[in-house]
Formats: sequence, structure tokens, C-alpha cells
Amino acid sequence: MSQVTTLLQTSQQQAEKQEASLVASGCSSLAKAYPDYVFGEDFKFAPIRESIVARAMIKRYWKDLETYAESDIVIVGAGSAGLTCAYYIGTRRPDLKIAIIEAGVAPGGGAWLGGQLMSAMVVRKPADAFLNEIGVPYEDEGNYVVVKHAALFTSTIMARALSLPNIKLFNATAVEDLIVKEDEKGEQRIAGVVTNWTLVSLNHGTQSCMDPNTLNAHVVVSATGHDGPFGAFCVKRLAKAKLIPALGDMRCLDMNRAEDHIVKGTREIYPGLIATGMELSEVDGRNRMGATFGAMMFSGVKAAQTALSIFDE
Ligand code: 48N
Repeated sequence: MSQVTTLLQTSQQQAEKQEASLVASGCSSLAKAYPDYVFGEDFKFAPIRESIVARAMIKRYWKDLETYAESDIVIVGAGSAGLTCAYYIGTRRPDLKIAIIEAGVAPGGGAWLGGQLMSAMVVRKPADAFLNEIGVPYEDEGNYVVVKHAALFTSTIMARALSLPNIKLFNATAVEDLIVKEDEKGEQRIAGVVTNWTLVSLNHGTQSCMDPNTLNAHVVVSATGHDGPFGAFCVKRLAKAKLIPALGDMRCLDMNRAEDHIVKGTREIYPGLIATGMELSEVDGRNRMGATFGAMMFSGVKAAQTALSIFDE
């Protein structure tokens, strides 16, 4: 066989393999998705007026804000624990309305990279089960698995969660306070969150009073990470309001202890408020684990199960 024929055959096989992997990963086959445009001189988009774009955004955003003003569950923080929790509840209970409040413009928290800006993400078994559920490929290394880029996990869990009809993400939006009410038994419980656009939250000192908005919810899950400019927000607020004892403050790094404790410690830390992910290390004075993410996923799953058990009480 001539060399050219062999080359052609190999590139044909490679193209078929690429096509098959595209379709397997849920993308529609490129060849069929769009007509083969030739971007010649006569190419143009369908016409539009600027006000139509404005109205398309305005109509949806404010409708969502009105709809989720009464949410069943509010999740504060769209990092690995918060997104995992949202996905788990959203898939198991399509009847529940879930609002995710994320201070950053970009959700994902600390899970876009592994450690020290390196890209691979280590996930210790048995948390590979969660990667299997959401369809993230990895290399199996025995006691742990490695996702080739942390962004592959974070973009996948975000896509899985945000594509669910009962989940709405309000990013660039900060939780500034908690709503506390007396329930029918006369007990204090968390009943929602107080929000403002993050850029407003960051500028309260530069303007006259800029009052917040609110979302009522039966259950709040706080996944705001360990201490930092916005981190560990809800537990710090509860401690400051003397609703929980003083915080334990995160301890130094110990991977084995840290990940077990985060999962085992995931719980309702105050009636109506569940803490998950690294925020727990601040509550309980637990170790940090560094660049291993299985505990974030399983803590998010456990927080979801806890929220559903409270919701179903
Ligand atoms: O990724 P994070 O910070 O938090 P987790 O708990 O989901 O995951 C933590 C994990 O990435 C680690 O820290 C790893 C395992 N390292 C451990 C270690 O030893 O260092 O996500 C928290 C999210 C962020 O996106 C914040 O922007 C957001 O919460 N957030 C808030 N969103 C709304 N309102 C707030 N007040 C607020 N505070 C934080």
C-alpha cells in the first residue's frame, strides 16, 4: 500500500475517532451540527435591534429574581461543594426550587486548578463514584484518581447543575446576612438570605446606604469555603450574632484527617442552616487538606441528603 494511502487512512481513522468521542461526550456531531458555512462576502447574521437584546436579558433576570424570592433551598457559594450539593438535590428532587448565590462573576470557587496553579485534580477514592455519575473521565491510580484538568470537573458539574430546570444561579451576587425567624415551636431558625450585588457589597463604605434584597428559603446550605475576603461567611455571621459558639478556626494541613472530618462533619450547624465543604474547617477547627477534592464532592452530597431530610421532616 502506498504511503499516501496509509496516511489518508490513518487520518480518516483519527477523524472518525474524534467524531465518536465528541458524540460520546454529549456534543452533537460537528459535521451535522452546522451547515458547512463558507464565511464569504455575503455572510451575515439574522438582523436584531439592541432593545431586543436588552429586553431578552431583563425579562429573564427579573422574572428569575421574582420566582426565586421564595426558594425551597438556597445554596451560598458555587465552589465544588456548593455545585455538587445543587446538582445532587436538583437531580433527585426536580420539584424543589434551588437558588445558588455566588459572590464571584465566575462560579467554581477554588476548583479551577489543582494545587500551586498546577492543573490536574486529585480525587481520593471512593469519591471517584461521583465523577462516574457526572461523567468526568480520569486516570485511575489505585487509591486515588486524577482528572487531567480541574476545570474539566468544575465545568462539567457546573453544566450538569445549571442545565437543570429547577436550579438558578445568581452570580456576582453576595450573601450579606441571614434571615432568622421563630418557627411554629418558637425556636429560632434560618429562613433565608440577605443579598446584594457583590460590587455593591464591596462598596458600602463609598456610598450612602444601599439596602439589600432577600430570598426566603426553608433550608440554607452554606458552602462559602475557608476563611478569606468572602470565605466562611455564614459561620462567621452566626458566630458574630452569637447564634453558634466561637469558631474553631482552620488547622494546619493533614490530608487524611481533613477529608474524613469534612465529610463526617457535614451537618446542620444551626436550625435551617447546613455547612458543607471547607467552611466546616472554620466551624470545627479542623485541618485543611490542600489539593485533594474528594471531600468537597462527598460533603456536597451529604449536605444535599441532609437538606432533603430536613425538607422532608
Ligand atoms: O471552592 P470554595 O472556596 O469552597 P468549597 O468548600 O466548595 O471548596 C473548597 C476547596 O476548593 C478547597 O479549598 C480545597 C480543597 N483546598 C483546601 C485547602 O486546604 O486549601 O468556594 C466557595 C465559594 C466561592 O466561589 C466564593 O466566591 C463563594 O463561595 N462565596 C460567597 N458567595 C456568596 N456570598 C458570600 N457571602 C460568599 N462567600 C464566599
